Amino acid sequence: MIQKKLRNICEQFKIYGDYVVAVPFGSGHINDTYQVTYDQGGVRLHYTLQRINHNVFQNPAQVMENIDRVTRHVLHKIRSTGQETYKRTIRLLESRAGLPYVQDSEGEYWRIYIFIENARTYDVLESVDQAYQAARTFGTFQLDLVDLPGPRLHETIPDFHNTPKRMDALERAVAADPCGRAKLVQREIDFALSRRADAGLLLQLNAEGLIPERITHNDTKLNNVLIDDISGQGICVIDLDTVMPGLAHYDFGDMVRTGTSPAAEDERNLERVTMQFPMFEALLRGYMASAGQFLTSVEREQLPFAGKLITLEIGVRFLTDYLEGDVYFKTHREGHNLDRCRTQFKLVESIEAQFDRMHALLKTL
Ligand code: ADP
Ligand code: GN1
Ligand code: MG
Repeated sequence: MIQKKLRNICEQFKIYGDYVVAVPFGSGHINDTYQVTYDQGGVRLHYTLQRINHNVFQNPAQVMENIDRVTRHVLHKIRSTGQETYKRTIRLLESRAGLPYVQDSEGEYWRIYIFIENARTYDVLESVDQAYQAARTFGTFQLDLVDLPGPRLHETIPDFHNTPKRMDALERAVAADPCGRAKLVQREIDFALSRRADAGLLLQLNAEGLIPERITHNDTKLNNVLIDDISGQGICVIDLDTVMPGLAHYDFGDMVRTGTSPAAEDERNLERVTMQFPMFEALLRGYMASAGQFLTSVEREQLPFAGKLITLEIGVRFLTDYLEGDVYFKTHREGHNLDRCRTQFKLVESIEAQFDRMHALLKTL
């Protein structure tokens, strides 16, 4: 049944050959992703088919307009520098109606990308070189977009990285407590709210004109960058639903959150969760290798803080979702969001303990 439906969706795109099969793919928390196989004259080719989460993205057509503009611009940049284009950016297929998506009979939005072969994402990085490569690739993505022409991109999720508003949402969830869970997590609630003073710092610097708005990815989880299987190089940024105006720190911060701990985001043994300084150093060097071309000195100074802030923010979001009954992030077991929240807060503590050292490193670069 589902195969029939997936096949029907695929056939509304301009793909040659015969549909073979679609299998679920990846470990993202938001969209439904499938790897689709086509037979084109005896050759098997792969595509990435995704259903956009309509609950999370209220205006999928705007999401697709952003992605279409951004990927075309990056492609143009790569071509103009004479580089090989395959693998350096994800590329959307057009529907038979000439749009970058199709809408099914239930109103759900679907899109298809060319599948990038011989490359993969890592939920937990395996080496400092991977950290360097991933960070350089995300920095290159920001660099490629500094001169995107045309109107401001759509804010696909308004206030996505507005940490004070994320704190407000947590307080509302605690007050409403629809599942009676608040009493189980008083320690986590106190941990989050005791750091409220930190929440608005970057937004304040932005409001004072000290750090600029840029075009950022906003979901630079390390499993949103493809690493080449053979060369080990970072090649291409994926998962562009949240590409929109933001601060450079949102991207660097999420790299620190997801790239420095040897433990998974949902690890239960919190003793395993720690910010490994060499991984932080590799992320900082990799990011500066590309983003260093445009970052101002005030932006640079706030990079260590960004790691702490975004880790705190995502922890607050997991805690809020736990209190609200697990309605936003996909969960796969009881207490999954709470486990995720706890790793984030443990990592915040580890970052706080190494803050002086992080700043000392920054000064040497
Ligand atoms: P989610 O929003 O659910 O995280 P992603 O866009 O990150 O979805 O895709 C999920 C997984 O699918 C990725 O981690 C990656 O492994 C794989 N993937 C997505 N797009 C491509 C692509 N164009 N080529 C190869 N793999 C891809
Ligand atoms: C979600 O889609 P995915 O799994 O890459 C979320 C991010 C969170 C992340 C936490 C649109 O990212 O903001 O940081 O989970 N994406 C959205 O793992 O909310
Ligand atoms: Mg993803």
